[in-house]
Amino acid sequence: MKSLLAGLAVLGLALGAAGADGRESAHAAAKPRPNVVVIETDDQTSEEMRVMRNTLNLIGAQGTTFDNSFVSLSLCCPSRSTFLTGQYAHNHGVLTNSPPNGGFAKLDHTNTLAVWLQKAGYNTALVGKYLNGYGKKGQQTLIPPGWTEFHAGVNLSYLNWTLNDNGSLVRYGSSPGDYQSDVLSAKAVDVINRRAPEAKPLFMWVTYHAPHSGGPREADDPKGLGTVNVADKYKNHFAAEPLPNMPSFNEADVSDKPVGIRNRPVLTQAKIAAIREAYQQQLESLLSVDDGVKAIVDALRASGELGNTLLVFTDDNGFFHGQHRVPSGKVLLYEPSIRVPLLVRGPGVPKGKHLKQVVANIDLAPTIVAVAKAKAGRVMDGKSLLPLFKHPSQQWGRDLLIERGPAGEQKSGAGQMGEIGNGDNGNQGKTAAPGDQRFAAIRTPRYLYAEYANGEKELYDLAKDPDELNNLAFDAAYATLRAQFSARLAKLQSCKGAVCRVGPIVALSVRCSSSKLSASVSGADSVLIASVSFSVNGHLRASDSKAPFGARLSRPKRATVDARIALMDGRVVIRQHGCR
Ligand SMILES: [Ca+2]
Ligand SMILES: [Ca+2]
Ligand SMILES: [Ca+2]
Repeated sequence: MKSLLAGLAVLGLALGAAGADGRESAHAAAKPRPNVVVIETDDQTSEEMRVMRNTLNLIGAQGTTFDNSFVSLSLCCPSRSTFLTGQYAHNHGVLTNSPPNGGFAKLDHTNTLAVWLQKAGYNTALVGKYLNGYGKKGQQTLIPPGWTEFHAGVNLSYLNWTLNDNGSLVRYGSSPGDYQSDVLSAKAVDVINRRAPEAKPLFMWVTYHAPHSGGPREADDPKGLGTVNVADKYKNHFAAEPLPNMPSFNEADVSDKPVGIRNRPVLTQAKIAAIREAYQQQLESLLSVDDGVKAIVDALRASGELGNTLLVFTDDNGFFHGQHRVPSGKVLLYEPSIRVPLLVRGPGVPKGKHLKQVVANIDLAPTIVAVAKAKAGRVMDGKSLLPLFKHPSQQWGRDLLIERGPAGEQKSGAGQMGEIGNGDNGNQGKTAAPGDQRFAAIRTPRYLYAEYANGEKELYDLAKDPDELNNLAFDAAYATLRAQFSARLAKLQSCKGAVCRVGPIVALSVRCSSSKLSASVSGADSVLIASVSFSVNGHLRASDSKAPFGARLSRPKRATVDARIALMDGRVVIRQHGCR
């Protein structure tokens, strides 16, 4: 974990007066790979980021925020497995939180991001929650492959909990100093302090359990709804906070929605009060995480490593607080459930930038593998985010898959973090019908299109209807678009690797004559094009919103033509061609 300056100093001493050539190669050799620290929360919404002042200031303002970041399967264990593999759930096989279709035991732990980074010369450390089902009796000191250090909760009550502290079980009690989030922050700081002097870079995954529901119960906990436990110092800090004012809250007309929503009762005043208390407690618990983020950044700075650390803040899935009549939980495909914060700072990451590209948890492992110059042992489905830091106007045109496995257990068994109350089935209520749970969906920058196992469909135009109130699945005007989405979804549902990243098939051709150039866009998917704008050497020169899409332009001596191709489904791609 040697910083650039420290590395140069050590090499400078070792090489002495090696001369200009020697110094140059010493410089190249000394440029170390950055540390990677990923801080992840559990069941946090993007909306809740607003109370995390340290995280916004120390990571967001100092780095890049992805305004459209999603998880492909909105549930703890599948999402964490995606982080560890760069794969969609249908490829890593962890479809839910417990056996037979999911849980800790379902993942091949010999082939994860931790293993790849350790092989590439990193120290690797886990601090916090691992995968659901980890820490079963008899296996509580188990350390999965790939981890140099492993500090994982075997149960994660916020007080009176037990940590597998690198092979020994440590029990925490009920005094304020035992509060889980604070203990995890101190562990992460300790890892940084101990590993900083080492030559190896560090990969650390700090996974807070907050703001996920968990005990012990508090005096103001509502009946019949899971809540997080709040640190004493932050209890009732947000006692006056209203629920976010969203049009989808307690949705008035759900008659156009699938049966799992359609049969839900209107939320009662008592239920709304309970949801509000649960929401306030989530915000309060995030203040402890936010303190931890500051402590981690401070430790990195004190060790001289901050400038050489890729620091990521994200979350394993979103959460419902009454939207679409869902009082709590996740798993479903609506925005509050699939949208997660993603903030990144570090070497080469632009400061204070917001990017709008659609990115997802499948992209994190590819990014970290690229940063670490490691070799992935799996075919990854996502894409490294690094090119977006260098070229923020780059557009991929990729469809994102939102999926859900077969309905699993009613609740997780013993072991790390039972999902009681808001897990896989927790938000289904008593209205679930056969086949209404498994779905696959496409999320483009503009639309969400979903097909359920029972044949029901949903389509939302998020540009006109960001709150997903008006299901267009029955609207004849959208029949062509639905057919397009259905065909693409069929491919995406079983995609692997590069196939998952395929964008629209459109190409730019440019004919260059001495003073003019003639540009045109064509290809199998050109029927989907809404408009094309043509730029020459970075200056917008023409736009065309009618097929065939083309432009005749005057040509400077050296011309680079960019075609920004906007598709009717909201995807955008950029194709480039040069005249020399
Ligand atoms: Ca979660
Ligand atoms: Ca509580
Ligand atoms: Ca309260």
